[in-house]
Amino acid sequence: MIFLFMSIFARFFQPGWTGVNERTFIAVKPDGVQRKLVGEIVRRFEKKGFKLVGFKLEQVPEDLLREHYWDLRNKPFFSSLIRYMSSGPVVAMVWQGLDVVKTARKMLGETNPADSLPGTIRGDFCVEVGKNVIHGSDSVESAQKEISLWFRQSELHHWESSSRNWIY
Ligand code: D4T
Repeated sequence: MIFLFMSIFARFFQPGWTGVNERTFIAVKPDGVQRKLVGEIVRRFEKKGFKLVGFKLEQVPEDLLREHYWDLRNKPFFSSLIRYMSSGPVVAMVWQGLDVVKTARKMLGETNPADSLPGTIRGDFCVEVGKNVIHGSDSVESAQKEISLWFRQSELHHWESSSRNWIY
């Protein structure tokens, strides 16, 4: 009964998105999908100990991309960025766990792959800033905005990981 109440509560009232409930938005960009890096990227997040709560492959409409990259609208690379992001399907994901926003950014590496250390995703798998394979939210606030932009509430799954007590 209490479990039923908790799952109804969790469905209608979003968890605090803090501590172990923190969430981030990760997208494997069109080059990452074409280069068959999805499995490797998912593997890294799973092995780290984060929980997958949302996952979809999508040809992203340009208006969503423009909204996603709104802060960069005056940058000279804005139109090529939108063209690149709509050049093929993207894998959009939501990952959950303690400090996942900050940790994911470290796992991704720097925006420019040349500045990214080996061992990071960009450090290992790409060379050019304009084809840098993956996106990750840069703050908890951006993560919340991006998740609600890319995912409907019904696409985010509430499930208990059996390895939770071995991670926390
Ligand atoms: P994203 O948002 O894709 O994870 O990238 P970052 O958060 O690491 O970096 P960003 O917002 O500054 O850049 C967004 C996106 O634009 C591309 N880009 C960036 C580019 O094509 N040329 C450039 O000079 C810069 C700075 C790469 C990532």
